[in-house]
Amino acid sequence: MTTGTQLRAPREEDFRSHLRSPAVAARVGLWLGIAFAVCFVTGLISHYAQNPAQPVPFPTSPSWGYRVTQGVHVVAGYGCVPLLLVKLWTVFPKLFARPPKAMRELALHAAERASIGVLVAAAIFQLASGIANAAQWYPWTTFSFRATHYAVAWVAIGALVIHVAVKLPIIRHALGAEVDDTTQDRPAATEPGVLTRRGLLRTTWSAAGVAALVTAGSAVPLLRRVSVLGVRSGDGPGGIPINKSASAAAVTASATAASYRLAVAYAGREVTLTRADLEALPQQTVTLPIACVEGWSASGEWTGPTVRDVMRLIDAPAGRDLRVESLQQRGAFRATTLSSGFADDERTLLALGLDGETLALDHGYPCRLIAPNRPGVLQTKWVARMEAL
Ligand SMILES: Nc1nc2c(c(=O)[nH]1)N[C@H]1C(S)=C(S)[C@@H](COP(=O)(O)O)O[C@H]1N2
Ligand SMILES: [Mo]
Repeated sequence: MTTGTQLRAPREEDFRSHLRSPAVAARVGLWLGIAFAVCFVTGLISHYAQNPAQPVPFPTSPSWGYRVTQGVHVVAGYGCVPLLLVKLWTVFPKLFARPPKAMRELALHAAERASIGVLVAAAIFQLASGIANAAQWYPWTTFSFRATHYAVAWVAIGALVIHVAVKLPIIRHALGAEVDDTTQDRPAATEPGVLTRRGLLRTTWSAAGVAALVTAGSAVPLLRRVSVLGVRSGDGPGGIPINKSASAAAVTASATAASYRLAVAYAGREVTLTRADLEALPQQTVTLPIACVEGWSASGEWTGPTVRDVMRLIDAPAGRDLRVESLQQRGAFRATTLSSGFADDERTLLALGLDGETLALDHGYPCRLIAPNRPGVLQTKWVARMEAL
Protein backbone atom coordinates (compact mmCIF):
# COMPACT_ATOMS: atom_id res chain seq x y z
CA MET A 1 0.00 0.00 0.00
CA THR A 2 1.45 3.39 -0.94
CA THR A 3 1.19 6.29 1.41
CA GLY A 4 -1.76 8.44 0.71
CA THR A 5 -3.98 5.55 -0.25
CA GLN A 6 -7.23 5.99 1.56
CA LEU A 7 -8.93 3.14 3.32
CA ARG A 8 -12.35 2.71 1.81
CA ALA A 9 -15.08 0.15 1.53
CA PRO A 10 -14.66 -2.18 -1.45
CA ARG A 11 -16.64 -1.50 -4.60
CA GLU A 12 -18.32 -4.01 -6.79
CA GLU A 13 -15.77 -3.46 -9.54
CA ASP A 14 -12.88 -4.32 -7.19
CA PHE A 15 -13.84 -7.99 -7.47
CA ARG A 16 -12.40 -9.09 -10.76
CA SER A 17 -12.37 -12.89 -10.71
CA HIS A 18 -14.55 -14.33 -13.46
CA LEU A 19 -15.45 -17.14 -11.06
CA ARG A 20 -17.78 -14.76 -9.27
CA SER A 21 -20.36 -15.02 -12.00
CA PRO A 22 -24.06 -15.77 -12.44
CA ALA A 23 -23.00 -18.90 -14.40
CA VAL A 24 -21.38 -20.36 -11.27
CA ALA A 25 -23.92 -18.90 -8.81
CA ALA A 26 -26.88 -20.38 -10.70
CA ARG A 27 -25.34 -23.85 -10.83
CA VAL A 28 -24.36 -23.94 -7.19
CA GLY A 29 -27.66 -22.25 -6.30
CA LEU A 30 -29.64 -24.92 -8.11
CA TRP A 31 -28.16 -27.68 -5.94
CA LEU A 32 -28.38 -25.54 -2.84
CA GLY A 33 -32.06 -24.95 -3.58
CA ILE A 34 -32.65 -28.67 -4.10
CA ALA A 35 -30.85 -29.54 -0.85
CA PHE A 36 -32.83 -26.89 1.02
CA ALA A 37 -36.10 -28.20 -0.39
CA VAL A 38 -35.15 -31.74 0.69
CA CYS A 39 -34.34 -30.46 4.18
CA PHE A 40 -37.61 -28.54 4.29
CA VAL A 41 -39.80 -31.48 3.31
CA THR A 42 -38.03 -34.02 5.53
CA GLY A 43 -38.09 -31.46 8.35
CA LEU A 44 -41.86 -31.04 8.00
CA ILE A 45 -42.20 -34.83 8.21
CA SER A 46 -40.11 -34.94 11.36
CA HIS A 47 -42.01 -32.06 12.93
CA TYR A 48 -45.30 -33.75 12.15
CA ALA A 49 -44.12 -37.11 13.49
CA GLN A 50 -43.40 -35.41 16.82
CA ASN A 51 -46.72 -33.59 16.95
CA PRO A 52 -48.86 -35.22 19.63
CA ALA A 53 -52.13 -34.08 18.01
CA GLN A 54 -52.08 -35.36 14.44
CA PRO A 55 -55.20 -34.80 12.32
CA VAL A 56 -53.96 -37.61 10.06
CA PRO A 57 -52.18 -40.30 12.10
CA PHE A 58 -48.50 -40.72 11.28
CA PRO A 59 -48.10 -44.14 9.58
CA THR A 60 -46.37 -47.02 11.39
CA SER A 61 -45.03 -48.43 8.10
CA PRO A 62 -42.50 -48.67 6.69
CA SER A 63 -40.79 -49.14 10.04
CA TRP A 64 -37.60 -47.54 8.65
CA GLY A 65 -39.38 -44.54 7.10
CA TYR A 66 -38.43 -42.02 9.76
CA ARG A 67 -34.91 -43.41 9.82
CA VAL A 68 -34.57 -42.55 6.13
CA THR A 69 -36.24 -39.13 6.17
CA GLN A 70 -34.31 -37.95 9.21
CA GLY A 71 -31.01 -39.37 7.95
CA VAL A 72 -31.57 -37.59 4.62
CA HIS A 73 -32.48 -34.38 6.45
CA VAL A 74 -29.21 -34.22 8.36
CA VAL A 75 -27.00 -35.42 5.49
CA ALA A 76 -28.54 -32.88 3.08
CA GLY A 77 -28.11 -30.18 5.73
CA TYR A 78 -24.39 -30.89 6.09
CA GLY A 79 -24.07 -30.97 2.29
CA CYS A 80 -25.53 -27.44 2.19
CA VAL A 81 -22.59 -25.97 4.09
CA PRO A 82 -20.00 -25.96 1.28
CA LEU A 83 -22.70 -25.11 -1.27
CA LEU A 84 -23.80 -22.09 0.75
CA LEU A 85 -20.22 -20.90 1.30
CA VAL A 86 -19.40 -21.07 -2.43
CA LYS A 87 -22.72 -19.47 -3.35
CA LEU A 88 -22.13 -16.56 -0.99
CA TRP A 89 -18.58 -16.18 -2.27
CA THR A 90 -19.71 -15.97 -5.90
CA VAL A 91 -22.30 -13.27 -5.25
CA PHE A 92 -20.36 -11.39 -2.57
CA PRO A 93 -19.42 -8.42 -4.84
CA LYS A 94 -23.12 -7.62 -5.28
CA LEU A 95 -23.13 -6.55 -1.66
CA PHE A 96 -21.11 -3.50 -2.70
CA ALA A 97 -23.14 -2.58 -5.77
CA ARG A 98 -24.10 1.07 -5.83
CA PRO A 99 -27.81 1.53 -5.32
CA PRO A 100 -29.71 3.01 -8.28
CA LYS A 101 -30.63 6.71 -8.13
CA ALA A 102 -34.18 6.67 -9.48
CA MET A 103 -36.78 6.31 -6.73
CA ARG A 104 -38.66 3.35 -8.21
CA GLU A 105 -35.50 1.35 -8.93
CA LEU A 106 -34.14 2.24 -5.52
CA ALA A 107 -37.26 0.89 -3.80
CA LEU A 108 -37.09 -2.34 -5.79
CA HIS A 109 -33.39 -2.65 -5.08
CA ALA A 110 -33.98 -2.16 -1.35
CA ALA A 111 -36.81 -4.72 -1.29
CA GLU A 112 -34.69 -7.27 -3.11
CA ARG A 113 -31.75 -6.66 -0.80
CA ALA A 114 -33.95 -7.04 2.25
CA SER A 115 -35.31 -10.37 1.00
CA ILE A 116 -31.78 -11.62 0.33
CA GLY A 117 -30.70 -10.48 3.80
CA VAL A 118 -33.54 -12.48 5.31
CA LEU A 119 -32.69 -15.50 3.16
CA VAL A 120 -29.00 -15.48 4.05
CA ALA A 121 -29.66 -14.96 7.76
CA ALA A 122 -32.30 -17.69 7.88
CA ALA A 123 -30.14 -20.12 5.90
CA ILE A 124 -27.13 -19.58 8.16
CA PHE A 125 -29.31 -19.92 11.25
CA GLN A 126 -30.82 -23.19 10.00
CA LEU A 127 -27.47 -24.76 9.18
CA ALA A 128 -25.77 -23.55 12.36
CA SER A 129 -28.59 -24.59 14.70
CA GLY A 130 -29.14 -27.88 12.87
CA ILE A 131 -25.46 -28.81 13.00
CA ALA A 132 -25.22 -27.85 16.65
CA ASN A 133 -28.21 -30.11 17.33
CA ALA A 134 -26.83 -33.00 15.29
CA ALA A 135 -23.54 -32.60 17.15
CA GLN A 136 -25.52 -32.72 20.39
CA TRP A 137 -24.35 -29.32 21.44
CA TYR A 138 -27.21 -27.36 22.93
CA PRO A 139 -26.10 -23.78 23.41
CA TRP A 140 -29.71 -22.57 23.47
CA THR A 141 -31.23 -22.36 26.87
CA THR A 142 -33.62 -19.56 26.10
CA PHE A 143 -35.42 -21.02 23.10
CA SER A 144 -36.70 -24.39 21.98
CA PHE A 145 -34.62 -25.82 19.14
CA ARG A 146 -37.50 -27.63 17.52
CA ALA A 147 -39.97 -24.72 17.54
CA THR A 148 -37.35 -22.23 16.35
CA HIS A 149 -35.80 -24.45 13.66
CA TYR A 150 -39.33 -25.10 12.39
CA ALA A 151 -40.38 -21.43 12.35
CA VAL A 152 -37.19 -20.23 10.66
CA ALA A 153 -37.55 -23.03 8.06
CA TRP A 154 -40.71 -21.31 6.80
CA VAL A 155 -38.90 -17.96 6.69
CA ALA A 156 -36.01 -19.52 4.77
CA ILE A 157 -38.17 -21.35 2.27
CA GLY A 158 -40.39 -18.29 1.73
CA ALA A 159 -37.39 -16.05 1.13
CA LEU A 160 -35.91 -18.70 -1.17
CA VAL A 161 -39.05 -18.83 -3.31
CA ILE A 162 -39.04 -15.02 -3.63
CA HIS A 163 -35.33 -15.04 -4.48
CA VAL A 164 -35.74 -17.67 -7.19
CA ALA A 165 -38.76 -15.86 -8.63
CA VAL A 166 -36.87 -12.55 -8.81
CA LYS A 167 -33.76 -14.13 -10.33
CA LEU A 168 -35.57 -16.56 -12.63
CA PRO A 169 -34.61 -14.84 -15.91
CA ILE A 170 -30.94 -14.76 -14.92
CA ILE A 171 -31.04 -18.35 -13.63
CA ARG A 172 -32.70 -19.65 -16.78
CA HIS A 173 -30.25 -17.90 -19.03
CA ALA A 174 -27.27 -19.04 -16.98
CA LEU A 175 -28.37 -22.67 -16.84
CA GLY A 176 -29.24 -22.67 -20.54
CA ALA A 177 -25.78 -21.41 -21.58
CA GLU A 178 -22.28 -22.86 -21.25
CA VAL A 179 -20.66 -22.44 -17.86
CA ASP A 180 -17.97 -20.25 -19.48
CA ASP A 181 -20.55 -17.96 -21.07
CA THR A 182 -19.85 -14.36 -20.05
CA THR A 183 -22.95 -12.51 -21.27
CA GLN A 184 -24.34 -12.02 -17.76
CA ASP A 185 -21.03 -11.32 -16.04
CA ARG A 186 -20.34 -8.11 -14.18
CA PRO A 187 -18.22 -5.89 -16.46
CA ALA A 188 -15.28 -6.01 -14.00
CA ALA A 189 -15.25 -9.81 -13.71
CA THR A 190 -12.68 -10.41 -16.40
CA GLU A 191 -9.69 -11.96 -14.68
CA PRO A 192 -9.14 -15.70 -14.60
CA GLY A 193 -9.18 -17.20 -11.13
CA VAL A 194 -6.94 -19.91 -9.70
CA LEU A 195 -9.42 -22.44 -11.04
CA THR A 196 -11.54 -22.69 -14.12
CA ARG A 197 -15.28 -22.40 -13.55
CA ARG A 198 -15.59 -26.12 -14.16
CA GLY A 199 -12.79 -26.73 -11.68
CA LEU A 200 -14.52 -24.62 -9.04
CA LEU A 201 -17.80 -26.47 -9.58
CA ARG A 202 -16.09 -29.85 -9.37
CA THR A 203 -14.39 -28.81 -6.14
CA THR A 204 -17.71 -27.61 -4.75
CA TRP A 205 -19.51 -30.86 -5.60
CA SER A 206 -16.68 -32.85 -4.02
CA ALA A 207 -16.79 -30.75 -0.86
CA ALA A 208 -20.57 -31.21 -0.60
CA GLY A 209 -20.12 -34.95 -1.20
CA VAL A 210 -17.48 -35.19 1.49
CA ALA A 211 -19.64 -33.21 3.93
CA ALA A 212 -22.50 -35.63 3.27
CA LEU A 213 -20.30 -38.74 3.51
CA VAL A 214 -18.71 -37.81 6.79
CA THR A 215 -22.15 -37.53 8.38
CA ALA A 216 -24.02 -40.30 6.59
CA GLY A 217 -22.28 -43.01 8.59
CA SER A 218 -24.30 -42.15 11.65
CA ALA A 219 -27.29 -43.57 9.79
CA VAL A 220 -25.66 -45.97 7.31
CA PRO A 221 -23.67 -48.74 9.02
CA LEU A 222 -21.43 -49.34 5.99
CA LEU A 223 -20.21 -45.76 6.08
CA ARG A 224 -19.52 -45.64 9.77
CA ARG A 225 -15.76 -45.69 9.45
CA VAL A 226 -15.55 -42.77 7.06
CA SER A 227 -17.93 -40.67 9.07
CA VAL A 228 -15.61 -38.66 11.20
CA LEU A 229 -18.32 -36.08 11.79
CA GLY A 230 -21.02 -38.64 12.48
CA VAL A 231 -21.54 -38.06 16.17
CA ARG A 232 -22.71 -41.55 16.94
CA SER A 233 -20.43 -44.42 16.05
CA GLY A 234 -22.59 -47.37 17.00
CA ASP A 235 -21.06 -47.68 20.42
CA GLY A 236 -23.32 -48.80 23.25
CA PRO A 237 -24.84 -52.18 24.05
CA GLY A 238 -26.27 -54.00 21.03
CA GLY A 239 -24.44 -51.59 18.71
CA ILE A 240 -26.98 -48.90 19.49
CA PRO A 241 -25.70 -45.57 20.75
CA ILE A 242 -26.96 -44.30 24.06
CA ASN A 243 -28.59 -40.98 23.97
CA LYS A 244 -29.25 -40.25 27.62
CA SER A 245 -27.71 -42.56 30.20
CA ALA A 246 -29.55 -43.82 33.24
CA SER A 247 -27.33 -41.78 35.49
CA ALA A 248 -27.89 -38.61 33.46
CA ALA A 249 -31.64 -39.24 33.76
CA ALA A 250 -31.21 -39.93 37.50
CA VAL A 251 -33.04 -43.27 37.31
CA THR A 252 -30.28 -45.72 38.24
CA ALA A 253 -31.69 -46.39 41.70
CA SER A 254 -35.37 -46.54 40.73
CA ALA A 255 -34.75 -48.65 37.59
CA THR A 256 -32.74 -51.29 39.47
CA ALA A 257 -34.82 -51.31 42.68
CA ALA A 258 -36.55 -54.57 43.65
CA SER A 259 -39.64 -52.45 44.23
CA TYR A 260 -39.89 -51.49 40.52
CA ARG A 261 -43.40 -51.90 39.15
CA LEU A 262 -44.98 -50.94 35.84
CA ALA A 263 -48.38 -49.35 36.38
CA VAL A 264 -50.96 -50.05 33.65
CA ALA A 265 -54.12 -47.98 33.85
CA TYR A 266 -57.43 -47.53 32.09
CA ALA A 267 -60.74 -45.98 33.14
CA GLY A 268 -59.88 -45.74 36.82
CA ARG A 269 -58.54 -49.31 36.98
CA GLU A 270 -54.86 -49.93 37.52
CA VAL A 271 -52.64 -52.97 37.80
CA THR A 272 -48.96 -53.06 38.66
CA LEU A 273 -46.52 -55.50 37.09
CA THR A 274 -43.03 -56.59 37.99
CA ARG A 275 -40.47 -57.23 35.32
CA ALA A 276 -41.02 -60.95 35.91
CA ASP A 277 -44.73 -60.44 35.14
CA LEU A 278 -43.76 -58.82 31.85
CA GLU A 279 -41.39 -61.70 31.07
CA ALA A 280 -44.24 -64.16 31.67
CA LEU A 281 -46.34 -62.58 28.89
CA PRO A 282 -46.01 -63.90 25.31
CA GLN A 283 -42.70 -62.52 23.96
CA GLN A 284 -42.25 -61.12 20.48
CA THR A 285 -39.01 -60.27 18.72
CA VAL A 286 -38.95 -57.47 16.14
CA THR A 287 -36.18 -55.72 14.26
CA LEU A 288 -36.69 -51.98 14.55
CA PRO A 289 -34.43 -48.95 14.38
CA ILE A 290 -33.88 -46.21 16.90
CA ALA A 291 -33.83 -43.13 14.68
CA CYS A 292 -32.84 -40.02 16.56
CA VAL A 293 -33.92 -36.57 15.43
CA GLU A 294 -30.21 -35.76 15.49
CA GLY A 295 -29.86 -37.93 12.38
CA TRP A 296 -28.13 -41.03 13.77
CA SER A 297 -29.94 -44.32 13.67
CA ALA A 298 -29.25 -47.96 14.39
CA SER A 299 -31.26 -51.11 14.09
CA GLY A 300 -31.75 -53.65 16.86
CA GLU A 301 -33.57 -56.87 17.59
CA TRP A 302 -35.95 -56.11 20.42
CA THR A 303 -37.78 -58.68 22.53
CA GLY A 304 -40.69 -58.20 24.87
CA PRO A 305 -44.48 -58.30 25.12
CA THR A 306 -46.48 -56.19 22.70
CA VAL A 307 -47.88 -53.01 24.18
CA ARG A 308 -51.29 -54.26 23.05
CA ASP A 309 -50.94 -57.46 25.11
CA VAL A 310 -49.97 -55.42 28.16
CA MET A 311 -52.99 -53.16 27.76
CA ARG A 312 -55.25 -56.19 27.37
CA LEU A 313 -54.40 -57.13 30.95
CA ILE A 314 -56.78 -54.43 32.16
CA ASP A 315 -59.23 -54.84 29.25
CA ALA A 316 -58.25 -51.53 27.66
CA PRO A 317 -59.88 -51.54 24.22
CA ALA A 318 -57.92 -51.04 21.00
CA GLY A 319 -58.14 -47.65 19.33
CA ARG A 320 -56.99 -45.70 22.38
CA ASP A 321 -54.05 -43.33 22.61
CA LEU A 322 -51.68 -44.17 25.44
CA ARG A 323 -49.83 -41.93 27.79
CA VAL A 324 -46.40 -43.41 28.48
CA GLU A 325 -44.39 -42.14 31.43
CA SER A 326 -40.82 -42.82 32.47
CA LEU A 327 -39.24 -43.30 35.86
CA GLN A 328 -37.34 -40.17 34.91
CA GLN A 329 -38.66 -37.25 36.94
CA ARG A 330 -37.45 -34.31 34.91
CA GLY A 331 -36.78 -33.58 31.26
CA ALA A 332 -38.79 -33.06 28.11
CA PHE A 333 -38.63 -36.71 27.02
CA ARG A 334 -39.89 -38.29 30.24
CA ALA A 335 -43.42 -38.78 28.89
CA THR A 336 -44.96 -39.28 25.47
CA THR A 337 -48.31 -39.91 23.86
CA LEU A 338 -48.46 -43.11 21.86
CA SER A 339 -51.28 -42.65 19.39
CA SER A 340 -53.61 -45.58 18.82
CA GLY A 341 -52.14 -46.59 15.46
CA PHE A 342 -48.80 -47.19 17.17
CA ALA A 343 -50.28 -48.62 20.36
CA ASP A 344 -52.24 -51.24 18.42
CA ASP A 345 -49.46 -52.17 15.97
CA GLU A 346 -48.25 -55.68 16.74
CA ARG A 347 -44.63 -54.58 16.28
CA THR A 348 -44.88 -52.05 19.10
CA LEU A 349 -43.22 -53.61 22.12
CA LEU A 350 -42.42 -52.94 25.68
CA ALA A 351 -38.90 -54.21 25.10
CA LEU A 352 -37.20 -56.21 27.84
CA GLY A 353 -34.25 -57.37 25.75
CA LEU A 354 -32.04 -56.23 22.90
CA ASP A 355 -30.15 -58.58 20.57
CA GLY A 356 -30.79 -61.61 22.75
CA GLU A 357 -29.62 -59.97 25.96
CA THR A 358 -31.33 -58.29 28.85
CA LEU A 359 -31.97 -54.66 28.00
CA ALA A 360 -29.07 -52.57 29.29
CA LEU A 361 -29.84 -50.03 31.98
CA ASP A 362 -28.82 -47.21 29.63
CA HIS A 363 -31.17 -48.52 26.91
CA GLY A 364 -34.13 -48.38 29.27
CA TYR A 365 -34.09 -51.36 31.67
CA PRO A 366 -36.44 -52.65 33.08
CA CYS A 367 -38.48 -51.90 29.94
CA ARG A 368 -38.65 -49.37 27.13
CA LEU A 369 -41.03 -48.46 24.39
CA ILE A 370 -40.05 -49.40 20.84
CA ALA A 371 -42.44 -48.73 17.96
CA PRO A 372 -42.01 -48.81 14.17
CA ASN A 373 -41.46 -45.58 12.21
CA ARG A 374 -41.34 -43.46 15.35
CA PRO A 375 -38.86 -40.66 16.12
CA GLY A 376 -36.23 -41.86 18.60
CA VAL A 377 -37.09 -39.05 20.95
CA LEU A 378 -40.51 -40.67 21.52
CA GLN A 379 -39.17 -44.17 22.26
CA THR A 380 -39.50 -43.73 26.01
CA LYS A 381 -36.96 -45.51 28.22
CA TRP A 382 -37.41 -46.76 31.81
CA VAL A 383 -41.19 -46.95 31.43
CA ALA A 384 -43.03 -46.63 34.75
CA ARG A 385 -46.63 -46.15 33.68
CA MET A 386 -48.89 -46.66 30.67
CA GLU A 387 -52.41 -45.32 30.65
CA ALA A 388 -55.04 -45.74 27.95
CA LEU A 389 -56.78 -42.41 27.40
N1 LIG B 1 -37.03 -41.46 29.56
C1 LIG B 1 -36.35 -41.11 28.46
N2 LIG B 1 -36.50 -41.80 27.32
C2 LIG B 1 -35.81 -41.44 26.21
C3 LIG B 1 -34.93 -40.34 26.22
C4 LIG B 1 -34.79 -39.63 27.44
O1 LIG B 1 -34.03 -38.65 27.53
N3 LIG B 1 -35.51 -40.03 28.53
N4 LIG B 1 -34.24 -40.00 25.06
C5 LIG B 1 -34.90 -40.38 23.81
C6 LIG B 1 -34.07 -40.15 22.64
S1 LIG B 1 -33.81 -38.55 22.19
C7 LIG B 1 -33.63 -41.17 21.84
S2 LIG B 1 -32.88 -40.88 20.36
C8 LIG B 1 -33.77 -42.56 22.27
C9 LIG B 1 -32.41 -43.23 22.26
O2 LIG B 1 -32.47 -44.50 22.80
P1 LIG B 1 -31.13 -45.22 23.22
O3 LIG B 1 -30.43 -44.31 24.20
O4 LIG B 1 -31.52 -46.52 23.80
O5 LIG B 1 -30.33 -45.38 21.96
O6 LIG B 1 -34.33 -42.68 23.56
C10 LIG B 1 -35.40 -41.82 23.80
N5 LIG B 1 -35.99 -42.17 25.06
MO1 LIG C 1 -32.98 -38.51 20.07
